[in-house]
Amino acid sequence: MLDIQVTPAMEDDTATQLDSIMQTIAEHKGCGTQGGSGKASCGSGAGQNDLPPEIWEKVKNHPCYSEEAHHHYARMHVAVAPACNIQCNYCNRKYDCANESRPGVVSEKLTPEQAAKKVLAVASTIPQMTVLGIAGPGDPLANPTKTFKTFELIAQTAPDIKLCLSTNGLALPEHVDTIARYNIDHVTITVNMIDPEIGAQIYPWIFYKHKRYTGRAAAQILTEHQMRGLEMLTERGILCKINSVMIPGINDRHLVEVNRAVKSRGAFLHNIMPLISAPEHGTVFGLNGQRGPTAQELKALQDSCEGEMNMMRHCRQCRADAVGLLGEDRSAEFTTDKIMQMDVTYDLASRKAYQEKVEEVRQAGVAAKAAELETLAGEMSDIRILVAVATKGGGRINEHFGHAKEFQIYELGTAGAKFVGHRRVDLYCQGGYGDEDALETVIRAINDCTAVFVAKIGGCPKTDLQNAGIEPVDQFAHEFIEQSAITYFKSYLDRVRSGEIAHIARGDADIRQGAYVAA
Ligand code: CLF
Ligand code: SF4
Repeated sequence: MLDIQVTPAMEDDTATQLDSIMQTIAEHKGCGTQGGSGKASCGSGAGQNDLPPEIWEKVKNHPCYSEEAHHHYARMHVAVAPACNIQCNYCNRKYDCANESRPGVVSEKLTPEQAAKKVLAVASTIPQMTVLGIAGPGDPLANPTKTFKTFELIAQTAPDIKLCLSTNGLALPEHVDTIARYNIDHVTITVNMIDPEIGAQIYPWIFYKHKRYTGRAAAQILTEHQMRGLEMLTERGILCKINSVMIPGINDRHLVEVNRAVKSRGAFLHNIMPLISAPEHGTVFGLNGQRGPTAQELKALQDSCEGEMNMMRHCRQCRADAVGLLGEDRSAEFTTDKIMQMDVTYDLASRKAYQEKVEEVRQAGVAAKAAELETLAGEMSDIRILVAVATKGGGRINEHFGHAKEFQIYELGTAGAKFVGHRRVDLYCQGGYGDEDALETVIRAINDCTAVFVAKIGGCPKTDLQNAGIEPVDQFAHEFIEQSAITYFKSYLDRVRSGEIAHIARGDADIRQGAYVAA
């Protein structure tokens, strides 16, 4: 586990960065103000009524393209693409730790045939797994034969699974027609810059047409290919998501321009993620001390880009062999050894039946939220607060405080409850006793929150949270998250108005760089 020490110098640096982002936001006034496709909805929280029916069909059970879906549906990645054609300063594919969850990291590399067997094994064990993504551990399009062979095998054997691809974009233009031919309907391009000067600080080299390019020339080629690839995909009606890594001091303010550029080329969704950087990862940024953003910095940038462009805020920066709901990792259940011994039957009908039940639960949550939202009609207040939620999925508050490996963060206001992020934490409960060091890191991770919603919580952590100004709330155990959050917000407003409590702006919070820890 990392223990991030914040020095006074870092605090100053953080404050300067935040000021500068806020200034950019003030100048930018949201990405929706110019150009683009004129979308009516904001956020990957967009629901059925916010999107054209053909788009809703594509995103409704894709856990990355729909925030609502991510509470209910799972994805899996197969690590069939080991090679990469560029180098990013935040990547080291040699690093392999089963407890580590970040792009580029895997425990096993698979052949397309092994990958196909794994997909069928997972699909029959986890019937709400709806999407197969290929995201590395290198670049899928630097390994086109293995990547497309895997997609071909899955399309033949598991036709209900959506196919998804994530690429750095260098080789994208030459593969767009193949992507369309294989019905790969979702493509992610990682775009960290459109300015080669900035790109030169992120990419030491690229390898293109048997030649290595460095510095500005490398970044120039990369950005041209990314933008051309994006245009070619959107022309063919393929849904494109842009991932951007926020690197404070390098591309943080620049990502507003990236947002404009990708929006004008028809990207559906923009996912701005925090840099993951620690010396033990052995990356250039990890070793040279490049820090990641704070929670406030990340949210400010995401907010600034959320005009008419859909923003994704629920990304978990998955491993290239991740399996399960976003936020959980079940890859250890599906190692090659285990899969090869499994007797797999792919039963389309029972998968469909299970997913119909999942939809019933989801629709019940949507209806409960809508009904509760109506009770906020006419409420006038500028107050907005963040709350943290312990959940195991299903859109409910159903996790004990001590067992939570992450907290989901919701912003509450008179407009309702909106998912705005998540925070990874160390497990507090160590099987019979509470780990005080872990509790400290949890409090730092949700320090910007007014309350934490849990299914259950013990006396000690309750007191420590209260002392830190965070209200532990267990009265909504096993209820729907958003409905409960709105109920809580109404009572919060009442308590502020009656003078029972004072509304106090909370501080900043850490985005943890640590790993998921197996329970
Ligand atoms: Fe995988 Fe990526 Fe497809 Fe999702 S992940 S290839 S779009 S199925 Fe999702 Fe994971 Fe974030 Fe990627 S949470 S890292 S955005
Ligand atoms: Fe690593 Fe992906 Fe960058 Fe290649 S494109 S260096 S695999 S992060």
